Amino acid sequence: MPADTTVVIIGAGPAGMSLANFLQRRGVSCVVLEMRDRAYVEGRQRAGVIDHRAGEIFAEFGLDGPVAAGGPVETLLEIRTDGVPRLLDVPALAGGRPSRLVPQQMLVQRLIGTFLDGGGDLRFGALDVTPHDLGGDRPRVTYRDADGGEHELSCDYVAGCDGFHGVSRRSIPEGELTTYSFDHGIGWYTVLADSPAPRYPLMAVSRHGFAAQFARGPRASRFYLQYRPGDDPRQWPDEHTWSQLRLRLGDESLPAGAITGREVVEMRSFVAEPMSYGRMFLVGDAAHIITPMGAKGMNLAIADAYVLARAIIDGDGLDEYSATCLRRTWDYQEFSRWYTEMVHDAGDDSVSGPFRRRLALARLDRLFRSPPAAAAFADLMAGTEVSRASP
Ligand code: RFL
Repeated sequence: MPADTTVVIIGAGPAGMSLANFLQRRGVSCVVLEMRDRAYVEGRQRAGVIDHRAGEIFAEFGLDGPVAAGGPVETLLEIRTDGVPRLLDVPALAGGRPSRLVPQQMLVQRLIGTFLDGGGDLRFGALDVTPHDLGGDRPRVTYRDADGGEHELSCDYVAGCDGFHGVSRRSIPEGELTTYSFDHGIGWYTVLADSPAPRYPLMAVSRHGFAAQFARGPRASRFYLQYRPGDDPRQWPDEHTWSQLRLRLGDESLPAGAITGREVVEMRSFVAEPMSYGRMFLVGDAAHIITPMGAKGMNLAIADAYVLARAIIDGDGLDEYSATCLRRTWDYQEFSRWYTEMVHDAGDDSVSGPFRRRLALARLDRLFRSPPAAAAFADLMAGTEVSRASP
């Protein structure tokens, strides 16, 4: 006989584990199926910022302490143009709404720990996870465990929280989804390094290309460097990476440290509409990906999980789930694109040309000249609440 639960959650990343904890806190049964092992999932380093809205969401479920606490509160944002620093007090401009530094792997570790401590059912190493009967009243999800044992779960809802490459979106029949993809035409090389945290989160706009530096703990930083199309920065010797960073950050004394991680980030956006099919709901990267500018990827995943959890817990709002989440998704996509254009066009003009460089510099300048423009920027950085959309 198939075992029953209310929600089968596919994927134990930020989206799946946020949803699992929200449901558990309100007594809704769920089973999480994750194809990787625990060490892999808890070690994956990506995002680093929980915006203020995500903090409020965790607080609503009593998870502020166990999950979202500990990271120092982000204060000023530094935007350095050709070596000249300017500071924005983003939380103050947003009306006293600070974001927090909580590395993604720490958030996921805490979410997993809290869920398991609460008696949660989380199955790692679940292979060949396959949803069935999504259009019916009682969907099923089958999978194979590491020993080859076959399992089946029946449920009321399936939450597809399995990221961009997962199985959930792919199990929606062709023709039921409209997808939007956009390549921003910009390459980013990101390195994780043993390098002291910057004074403030730092964005550097320069003729040599864009660079950024963010704290990942007191003694580690994540750096981002724009690279030219056709270049392969993974071939760069580390000394070249450091000299480019010194040039772009306008900081000749930036010390070189051990580089512990190297990745190329695709500056790509993607949205699937609608974010549901029958009794399956797509949550987080399974439904959309966004450029890292504005740091919204993980926060969108948490916000989607919240909207879905509330609808399931309240027994009201599932029909509007997709429209509500898409409203925020497109709002953040627009913000991320706006931000991306500004800091890249204002620097190296070999791609977008001198006219767009002047436009981007004007856009950047407006943030420091116009309090309403700065407040609008800060509002998006803090994370926005969207009202429930009609289905
Ligand atoms: P995830 O994190 O990809 O988790 C999906 C989980 O599903 C599992 N899975 C499956 N499980 C069972 N069966 C299957 N068939 C499965 N297929 C996949 C996977 O193993 C995994 O555990 O998606 P989720 O939960 O939606 O979370 C999204 C965030 O991870 C993502 O948006 C952010 O990391 C994006 N992002 C950033 N977001 C921010 O908010 N701020 C940032 O500063 C930021 N920086 C980044 C980033 C993403 C990056 N990369 C590498 C994509 C920096 C980088 C470098």
